[in-house]
Amino acid sequence: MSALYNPTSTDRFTFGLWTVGNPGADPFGGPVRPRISPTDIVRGLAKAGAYGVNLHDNDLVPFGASAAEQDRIVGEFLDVVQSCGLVVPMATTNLFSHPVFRDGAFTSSDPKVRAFAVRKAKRAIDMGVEMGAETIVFWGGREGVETDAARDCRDALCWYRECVDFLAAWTLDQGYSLRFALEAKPNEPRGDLYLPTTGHMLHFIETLDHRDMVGVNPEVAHENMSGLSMVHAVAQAMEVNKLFHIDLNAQRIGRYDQDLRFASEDLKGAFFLVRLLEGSCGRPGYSGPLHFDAHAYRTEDSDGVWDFASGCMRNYKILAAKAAAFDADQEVQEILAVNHADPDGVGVLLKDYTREGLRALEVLDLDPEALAKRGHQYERLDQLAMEHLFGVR
Ligand code: GCO
Ligand code: MN
Ligand code: MN
Repeated sequence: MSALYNPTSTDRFTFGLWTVGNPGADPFGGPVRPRISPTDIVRGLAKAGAYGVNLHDNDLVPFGASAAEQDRIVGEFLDVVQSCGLVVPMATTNLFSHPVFRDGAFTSSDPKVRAFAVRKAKRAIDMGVEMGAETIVFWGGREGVETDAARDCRDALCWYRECVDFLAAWTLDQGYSLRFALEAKPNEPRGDLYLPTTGHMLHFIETLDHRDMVGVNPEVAHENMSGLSMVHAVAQAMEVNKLFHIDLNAQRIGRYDQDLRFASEDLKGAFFLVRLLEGSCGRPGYSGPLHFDAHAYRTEDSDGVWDFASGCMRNYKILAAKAAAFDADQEVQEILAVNHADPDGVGVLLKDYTREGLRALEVLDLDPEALAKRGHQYERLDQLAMEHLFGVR
């Protein structure tokens, strides 16, 4: 395998303790490989060329541990993180594993469960800050229902908002400089999860008290589960400066959350996603950490886990190189230039409404029949993308 695509820490690749640490259990069978300890995961990630490691509170500190126990575990972990030259850019709270969250955390009908969830999230944020995290992800794994008889969805959304508002206000009160990234998922483990797509999240964020510090954490698998375009979800977030984090993996539409090695399915979707994240068509890219929320096939032993991790990172770098080559391709540029051409300066008339602009718009010579005749050469353009991907161009 070409060394050209070996990752280094400047590539900003991160993995969660729960991703490379996944022992291969599924709803039909238990673990198939030994759990790797958090400190061994850190050593393995450093060796593999990653930049950082992310975690849920309980990936590291067991649920219900005492403060002294937490301090000891976190201290030992941070020593290894630092000695390996890694960082912890993101931290998150497990608000889904314990049975107390069986009917939701922030959206539980029981205010005591909501209070417990907020208190747990607060402690996880403190722990994240201690580790140097800049982003706190919220994934509402249990925020949903199997039956809408449970509650009015509007109440759930209102409680969700209250909890995020509370935590944001507390974070600011602590003087922490953090950003929250909300992660949408349509279903699994609940029958229907509230705020099922990145688009839903983006709107919800606009209703929050401290909306400036809240953005999204889109995941390839989750948008695909809904049958939607991850590229468009990410682009919409980027366009309003709300892409605070990203969960990269691979998924086939219409299936359970597969969490596959990045780009191992829907190669073209992955290609256009990487192209977007790297910056294309004169637009800036994304500069935050590139997180892989995926895990190795259940068939793998411990060595296979590191093959999986390396594959995620290599695939991103290979696609970044392909995307750059595609954008630099003269034929690609020519097709795009023809389609975007504006020789009569018409585009500017639509930028802002003015009465003069309106008059100019009304007298424009616009012939729909002539405009409709034009082909766009997207067959050719897409085939160029394919040929770059196939490695024959
Ligand atoms: C899932 C989610 C999680 C979250 C993680 C971070 O489908 O299980 O993607 O992996 O990303 O809990 O908050
Ligand atoms: Mn995720
Ligand atoms: Mn997921």
